[in-house]
Amino acid sequence: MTTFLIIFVLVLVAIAIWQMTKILELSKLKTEDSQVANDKDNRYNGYLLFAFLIFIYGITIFSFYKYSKVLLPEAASEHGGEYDYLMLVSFIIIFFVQTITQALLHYFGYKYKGEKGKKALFFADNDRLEFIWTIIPVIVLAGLILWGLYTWTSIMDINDEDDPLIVELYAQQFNWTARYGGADNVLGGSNVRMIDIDRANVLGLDEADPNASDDIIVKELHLPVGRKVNFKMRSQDVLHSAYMPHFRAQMNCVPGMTTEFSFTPTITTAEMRLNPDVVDKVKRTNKIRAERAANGKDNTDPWEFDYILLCNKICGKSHYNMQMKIIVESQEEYEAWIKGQQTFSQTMASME
Ligand SMILES: [Cu+2]
Repeated sequence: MTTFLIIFVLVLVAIAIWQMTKILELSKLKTEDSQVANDKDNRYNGYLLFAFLIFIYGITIFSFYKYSKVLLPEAASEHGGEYDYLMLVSFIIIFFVQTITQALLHYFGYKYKGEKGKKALFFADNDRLEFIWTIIPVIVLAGLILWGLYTWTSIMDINDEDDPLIVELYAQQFNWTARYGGADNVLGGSNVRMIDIDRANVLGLDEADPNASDDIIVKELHLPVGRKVNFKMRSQDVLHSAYMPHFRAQMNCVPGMTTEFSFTPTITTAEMRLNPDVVDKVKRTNKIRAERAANGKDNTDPWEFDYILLCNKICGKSHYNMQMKIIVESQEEYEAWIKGQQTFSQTMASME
C-alpha cells in the first residue's frame, strides 16, 4: 500500500512538472507554434490509445493471476452452487463483451484519427444496425434477469417443509447471540422490553411462555450437516446484517421486526478444512502470522479455518469485529453439543 502511494505521489509530481513546463512554453509566446493538432499529434494520440488498451488488458490478466486466490472457496450450502453459477455466467458475459468492445473502441479511435484532407463519413441513422445493437442486449439482459429472479425466488422461499432446525440470530452492537428452539424446536416469545441483564435474560425472552423455557442461548453456532436451517433474525439497536459468506447467505437484521433466511449446510467444518483453496489460504495466512511473530508483533497465533457469521452493515465503531463462529458437524456431534448446553429456564434458575 505504501509503495502504491509513493508511486501515486511520484506520478502526480510528474504531471505537475509537465504542466508547469507547458505553462512556461506558452508564456514564451511562440507565434509559429500552433495549438491546433496536426497529423503528428493525432498519430501520437492514436498510439496512446493502443497503449491504454494494452494497459487495461494487462491489468485484467494481472488481477486474475494475483487475486483469484482471495475469492471464497466452494459454496457450503445447497443453494450456494446455483448462486455461484449465476454469478459466474454473468461475469463471463460481462467479461467477454467488455474485452471485445474495448478493443473495437480503441481500434476505431486509432483508425479514424484526424488526418489532413480526410473527411468524416456521416449518416444520421441506420435502422438495421440500431435494431441489432438493441435486440442483443435486450435478449441477454432479459435472460439474466429472469434467471436471477427465478434463483432469488427459490432461495428466498422460506417454508417449514423437511422439518427445518429453527435458529434465532440476535444482533446487537457489537456481538451476535444465537438461540435454538430446544426440544420442541419452537422459539419462545421475546421482546426487547423484557430484557433483564441482571437476571441474564439478555434476549428479552418471555418467562411466562412455556415455549421459551427450553430455548438454548449460545455464543457459538452449531449446525448439523444436511439439515435445513431456518434463521429468524432480530436486532436490538441498529441495522445489522447477518452475513455467512461460505454459505452464500446474507440478510439484514432490523430493529422491531424479524427477518428470515434459510439454507442447508452441505459441507462440515472438518471437510472444508481439507478443501485445497482453504488449505492454501490457511497456509498463506499463517506464513504472514509467522513473519509477524518473528518481528515481535501481536496477532500471531496460527489460524485455523472456521465458518463465520459476520455483520455486513457498518453499525458502529466495533462493527469490524462483530462475528460469531459457525461449526457444521455431523448429527451425532451436534446432538452431543446441544445436550451440554443450558436451557433458558436452567440459566434463570441458577440466577435466583
Ligand atoms: Cu453490526
